[in-house]
Amino acid sequence: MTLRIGVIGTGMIGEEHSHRITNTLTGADIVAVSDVNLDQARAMVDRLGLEAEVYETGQKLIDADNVDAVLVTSWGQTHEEYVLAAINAGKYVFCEKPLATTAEGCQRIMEAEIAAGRRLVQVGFMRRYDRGYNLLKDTIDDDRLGQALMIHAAHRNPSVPERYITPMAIHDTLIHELDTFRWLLDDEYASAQVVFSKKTRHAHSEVSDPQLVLLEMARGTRIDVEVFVNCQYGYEIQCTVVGEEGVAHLPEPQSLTLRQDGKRHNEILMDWKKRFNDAFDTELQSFIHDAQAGTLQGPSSWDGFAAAVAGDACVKAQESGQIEPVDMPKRPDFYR
Ligand code: NAD
Ligand code: ISE
Repeated sequence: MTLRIGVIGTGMIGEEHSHRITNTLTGADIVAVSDVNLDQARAMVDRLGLEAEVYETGQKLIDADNVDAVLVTSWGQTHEEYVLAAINAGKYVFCEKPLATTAEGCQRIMEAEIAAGRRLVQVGFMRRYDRGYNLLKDTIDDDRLGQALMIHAAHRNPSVPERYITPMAIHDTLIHELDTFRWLLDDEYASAQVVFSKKTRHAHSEVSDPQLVLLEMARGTRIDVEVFVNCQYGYEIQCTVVGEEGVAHLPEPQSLTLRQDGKRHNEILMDWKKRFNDAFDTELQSFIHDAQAGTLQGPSSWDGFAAAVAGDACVKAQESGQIEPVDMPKRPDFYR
């Protein structure tokens, strides 16, 4: 049976996901959309040629009888409200990262899901579906590097909008790494520290950029991540795992090498869309399939919560300049 999806938030990723559900993936239709900017919602429906109703509020969309599942792609601070409403309506919900901007918000979502008695939520941590990250994970899991001692990583964006402020480097940007490392290493965080470098002249007044985040895992692996969201030159995600018997690098995206005009050059991507296109396809296809089968398997509310607990410690570390402990509660049996 076709899964009838309602999309809340018709901005960049809302449109990307709606396009892939309509044109690339199988088993689902977009039947409803909503955005605080109604004109933008209507424009997306027209551009994609959707037969979808435009709702004035996300709540009305969630309540609609013909909506089986909800895709939340609005701004991060609005996710909690919509995910809770979808759970209360007993509907599957795919929520883009972050699940909520604080661990407390994620905790409320877990409590509602546990009370509902079945998994209804999948979080958009798409790196778990990326081929390169899966190669890294297989290498670690097969013990080909020995123990993972260190990870060096970088998350660079060309630029960010005016509304992006210093803590967003953690809960909007680093949140991907915070999920990825615990998944890669099958471990939890023990502590976090944030160090600010000299500020780039390309960052606006409300964001300190770049930042270096230093993480310690419970089993002792040390991680450094450069978060640089106004790097100007391109979008790059790097990850190198240093083990006892070898070093593994996340593969670079394939690109043509062009020799021309006395130069040899390769294209660098400018945003996340192409970089993770295949991973987005796979994660959403899995969500559609699993929702139809009635058993969600992808990143859970617990994963959203665990990343947020580490994220809260990082934000505290931004403010204190100290090494902050990460106090990870015990995983509820529901999420085992
Ligand atoms: P965007 O600004 O392009 O779009 C967000 C849309 O949400 C806008 O159209 C805005 O009007 C709408 N909106 C805001 N508040 C709303 C509300 N209360 N109710 C309904 N609609 C509301 O942003 P974006 O880049 O598409 O990001 C959206 C979300 O997706 C963010 O949480 C972001 O972190 C996440 N995201 C994830 C990835 C990824 O790689 N997984 C990539 C980009 C964005
Ligand atoms: C964006 O919101 C994303 O989630 C991308 O995956 C991320 O790499 C980028 O830094 C964010 O702005």
